[in-house]
Amino acid sequence: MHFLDQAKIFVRSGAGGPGAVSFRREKFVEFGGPDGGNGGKGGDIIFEAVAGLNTLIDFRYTQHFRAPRGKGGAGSNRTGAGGEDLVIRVPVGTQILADDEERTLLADLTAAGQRVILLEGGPGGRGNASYKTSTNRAPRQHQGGEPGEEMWVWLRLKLLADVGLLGLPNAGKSTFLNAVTNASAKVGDYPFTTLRPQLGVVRHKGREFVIADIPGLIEGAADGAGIGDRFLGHVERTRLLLHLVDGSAAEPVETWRIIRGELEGYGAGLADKPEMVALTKADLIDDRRRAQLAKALEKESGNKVFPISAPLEEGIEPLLDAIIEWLGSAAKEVEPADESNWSPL
Ligand SMILES: Nc1nc2c(ncn2[C@@H]2O[C@H](COP(=O)(O)OP(=O)(O)OP(=O)(O)O)[C@@H](O)[C@H]2O)c(=O)[nH]1
Ligand SMILES: [Mg+2]
Repeated sequence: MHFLDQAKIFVRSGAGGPGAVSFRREKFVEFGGPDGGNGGKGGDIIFEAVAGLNTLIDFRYTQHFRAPRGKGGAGSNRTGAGGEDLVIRVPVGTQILADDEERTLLADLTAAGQRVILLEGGPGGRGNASYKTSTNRAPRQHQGGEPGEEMWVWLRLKLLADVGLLGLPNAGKSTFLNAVTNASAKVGDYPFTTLRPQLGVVRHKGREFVIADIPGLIEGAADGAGIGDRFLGHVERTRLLLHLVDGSAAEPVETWRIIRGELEGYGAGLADKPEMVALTKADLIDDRRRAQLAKALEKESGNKVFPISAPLEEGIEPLLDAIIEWLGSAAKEVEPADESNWSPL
């Protein structure tokens, strides 16, 4: 089983370059002074959060990251070149944890562009020029560069989204994501079409928020059934859960209960997170059944239920209205495209 949302990697910053021992040699100067330059600093290990990445899958293939060492100093007081910093790009929402018992949090990258220097490169060694004093004019003293630092760390991804989609496989989560966002998630008439989380941005009535679509859950997911519940970590940090219940299923209310049971089983306060419920595939059932199911689900969940049909774009508007109202200022205001003074002339 692959844990795409967690990876263990080895990082090492570069060692400093050695200082040089050198003496000036010029044609008519008999005793040139010392001119050995300092070594260059080793490269740092830097993590940077970038937008557009949703998984840590790449870290399954590349697990070792070493920044280059600094170059040695040289004569004529030339300092060695610094080793280039190694920038490791990770998805926004990645946490860096120590490989200790408590998994101590070392860094939490929550915004695109955020950078942390995890390990500094070793300083370069001093060249012999730097040891020159009035009493020692021809020092041969110099230093090797300091070694870099190294460690194993865990990367753990918890996507940052405002709303997390939940539901059984085939409930219509990805179809909904595609209907309301810029995302183009894979949709399929079979369970587990979605194998990794996907984010999409909703723009509605001058407001913006982010939705996370995660793989479907099945009964026993908290104990590893299906593809388990590890992707639930991605909705841990959302403000709101949008629970999608397939209205065309035989027992929609029962499927709602199954997912709720898995949330309880997972823990981490997920079961206490605010929830909205949407009854999907409303186009496949008649008005009577729709009304009856909505009522039963409202009673069971204690929440208002929104019947929707993503392909027909029915029921979407009131649902998005309710979400932005619920999110309040968390749904950022966006500049509306200015069409007011558009003119064909
Ligand atoms: N008629 C109808 N079909 C829908 C609707 N929403 C989704 N579907 C269909 O239901 C099937 C499953 O949709 P997906 O969006 O892939 O479901 P999912 O919840 O993302 O499924 P997993 O990724 O497997 O968990 C696809 O064949 C969709 O075309 C809907 O509102 N009406
Ligand atoms: Mg899907």
